[in-house]
Formats: sequence, structure tokens, C-alpha cells
Amino acid sequence: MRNVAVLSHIADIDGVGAASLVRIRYKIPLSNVFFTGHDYGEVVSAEAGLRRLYRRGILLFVTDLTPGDETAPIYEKIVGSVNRNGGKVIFLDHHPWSDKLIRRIAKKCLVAVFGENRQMCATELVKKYTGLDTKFVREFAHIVHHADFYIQLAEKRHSKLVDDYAMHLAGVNMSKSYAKRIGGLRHVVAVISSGRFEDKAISEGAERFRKLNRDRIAKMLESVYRVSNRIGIGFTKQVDSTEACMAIIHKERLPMSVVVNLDHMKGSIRSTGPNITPLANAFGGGGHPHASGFSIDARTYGFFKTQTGREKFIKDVQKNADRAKLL
Ligand SMILES: [Mn+2]
Repeated sequence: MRNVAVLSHIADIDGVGAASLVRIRYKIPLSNVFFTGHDYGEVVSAEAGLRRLYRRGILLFVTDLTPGDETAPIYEKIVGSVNRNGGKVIFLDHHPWSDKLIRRIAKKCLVAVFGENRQMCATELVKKYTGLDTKFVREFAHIVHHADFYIQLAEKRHSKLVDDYAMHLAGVNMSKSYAKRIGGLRHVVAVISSGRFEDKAISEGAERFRKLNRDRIAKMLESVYRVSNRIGIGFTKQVDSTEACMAIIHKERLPMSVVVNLDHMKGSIRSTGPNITPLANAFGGGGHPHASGFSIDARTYGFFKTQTGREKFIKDVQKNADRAKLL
């Protein structure tokens, strides 16, 4: 159907899976599948891509995405434009929303689901909303559920897939070109929506990135900075952020870690206990209690080109973590 589109989360298999299920249900062309992260620039690019569809009175699914302070006006613009042209928005998210977001965005959607929960990831929300219930969709949703909530899968074949997805998507998202990233993600959507878990391009892409990831994480671990014996901080280029954060947590025996991605100027935070969302909020980001992230205004830290820039960032982590009572 040409008048259904989806805008989903760029970064992980839950976002890509949610978009794939929308494609299975409504048989939409790949050109109606869009992705964005929580970055202002990315949301602006996604909105520009959607614009040509507004006039058709589309049914737009927005999945696995949470508007932030900076990006909320763009989401408002998307929902407003779709509504004005006789379309409808279905927002399926599973992250906490503020009252302001509910008032400004959720209330203007046909359906809006949001809020922290341990039952359903975005892919499962789409499965439930669309009523899709084939053997493939059930198995795929089962895999994504475990991937998104970091639960070990019983079947080896399934855990290999989770790793392949994470590695391949991280590799695709390494590209600095937004158009190239969208192209790579649409390929994954094409494969999954045709009822296959992966193809050669995905498994080979995963293998390439796996090696790069291993080397980069090993190098990052050589110089980890510690804040009050509570938080470990590492600097690296594009890696699998969960794996990089967990590598610090395990090696340094700390409850929390922050990994700075110097390619995309993003911070990822992981925790094995404390709620680290307030720390992400202090940097203008957000997420889940144990997995959050934020964008970094690189100019503040001189693009991390010198030791002084890194030290300033570490001090800011210390200050914000202290305020959030995490130290
Ligand atoms: Mn998700």
C-alpha cells in the first residue's frame, strides 16, 4: 500500500524489526520506510524524506522512537502535517514520555503507546497492533524481544542471529552518509519482510564489523578512565555500544560505564544496577534505566582532539553523576 509509511529507530534490530513488520502487514514499498536516531539532524533528514508522502493522506507508523527536548518540535511538525493532510499517525514506543510530550504529540496521534515496560519491545507492539501471527513473525518477535531486553536466548541459532543483527547494523551505521545508512537498513527490512532472518550480505557485513569491533574495544580498554570507582569511561570509534560498555563494566568491575563514539559524537551509558537515565538526561539524552545515550556537542570538548577535551568531558560526567546521586 502506497499510503502507509513507517519511521523507525535507526540503531538496532528492534527498530528495524518494527519497520519490517509494518512492511509485511501493509506490503509497502521500501521507499516508504524511513529511519532516524535521536539526533536532531537525523530527525530533520527523516522529516524531509517523509514530506512527499504527506499529501496522500498517509497512515504513518512511528516506532521505537522517543522525542527529546530538541527533536520534539520536528515530531510535532510530522504529526501536524500528516493530520492536516487527512492522514493519521500511530506511535508505538516503549520508552518513558514526559507530560509535555503526551500533550504535544501523543494526544494528536490516532494511537500512541509509550512508557517503560518489560513485556513488549517495539517489534512486539507492532505485531500486536497489526495482528500479524505467522510462524515466522512469532519466531522473529521472540528473537527481537530477547535482543532488546538483553535476555539470553536458549537456541544457539537465535543468539547468533542477535549478534549478526547487532554487528551488521553497527557496520551499516558506521557510514557518515545518512542516505547510505538508510539504504543499508532498507536492505535488512527487505530481507526480513520477505520472511528470511538474514542473507549473505547481512552475515558477511556482521563478520566484517565483528573483527573491527573486537580490535577497537580491545584498544579502548587499554585506557579507561574511572570516576569515583563507580563509572568507567572509554573513548573509541564506532563500535557495538552495548558490547563496549559491558567490556568496561566487566574488566574494571564497575557498576556503570560511558563509551564515547568519536565517529558520531555520541555517548552510550550502561549499568548493571543504578538507574542511569538521569545521567543521560543531564547530557540532553535519554533512554532506559540500564541503557541510555546522548549526543555530544563536540565543540565543547574540542572534538576530543587533545587530552584537555577528554578531561573536561570526564569532569562533566563526574559532576552530572554526582548530581544524579550515582557516585
Ligand atoms: Mn526498542
